[in-house]
Amino acid sequence: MKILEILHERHNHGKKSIAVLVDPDKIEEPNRLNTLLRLASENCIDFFFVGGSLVTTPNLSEVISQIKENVSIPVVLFPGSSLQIDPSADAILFLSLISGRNPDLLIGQHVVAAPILKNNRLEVMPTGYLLINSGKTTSVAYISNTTPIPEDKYSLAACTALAGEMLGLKLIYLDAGSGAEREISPKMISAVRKSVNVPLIVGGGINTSQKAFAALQAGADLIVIGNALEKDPELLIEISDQVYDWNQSLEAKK
Ligand code: 1GP
Repeated sequence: MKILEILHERHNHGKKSIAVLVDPDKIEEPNRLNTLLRLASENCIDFFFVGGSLVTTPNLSEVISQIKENVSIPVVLFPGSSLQIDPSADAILFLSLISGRNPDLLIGQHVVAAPILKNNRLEVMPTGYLLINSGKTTSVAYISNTTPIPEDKYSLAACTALAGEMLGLKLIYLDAGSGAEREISPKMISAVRKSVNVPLIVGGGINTSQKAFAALQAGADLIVIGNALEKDPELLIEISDQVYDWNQSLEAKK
């Protein structure tokens, strides 16, 4: 089954998912990734996202193969640019940065990437990517040269997501940016949730299980955790238990 189908099916049943974000630039020593891989194999982790706004180290393939050698969890590319395409992953978030007005990230990079993607086996997942302001300037806002949507402009975000859905995008990703000071508020998540029917990915600054739960409750289908695990990998246990409990409670209601 394709990952997009899995996400749509889970969304239809109210089931939640969790992805661990691995930024190849932040893997200074293989042991750090090994700890995450051990925790991922012992807990219910649905996906690995791999990528970053700016990858300066040539270890993308190595990181993917290290994941694949140790766990059977799908690897999804979360690319900062068309340079971050690696056919050894399972899928790619084909991101259009619809909260911004930078043509290169709305369609330019995609033109470069399309013929490459046509000739490999990566599942292409068309995704409307929305940056939401989170306090300080994040790497992704700086590198993308776009202005994030103000965090209290709920209808701006909701209409942007709706336009993305109408354009045929299959997922919406609300991102406060990696290591964001403030995570995306439940009010913002629920405003976007009400405006679209496609699965909603939420990430950026989720560094406690309370924040993760609030995002799920507000309507996130898939939460992405990266930065916080660099400081405290064990947090993964707490958050994945929450996702597991949420899904189990749905089973119990059947
Ligand atoms: C960033 O949404 C991801 O693009 C995850 O953010 O690293 O802050 O968890 P964190």
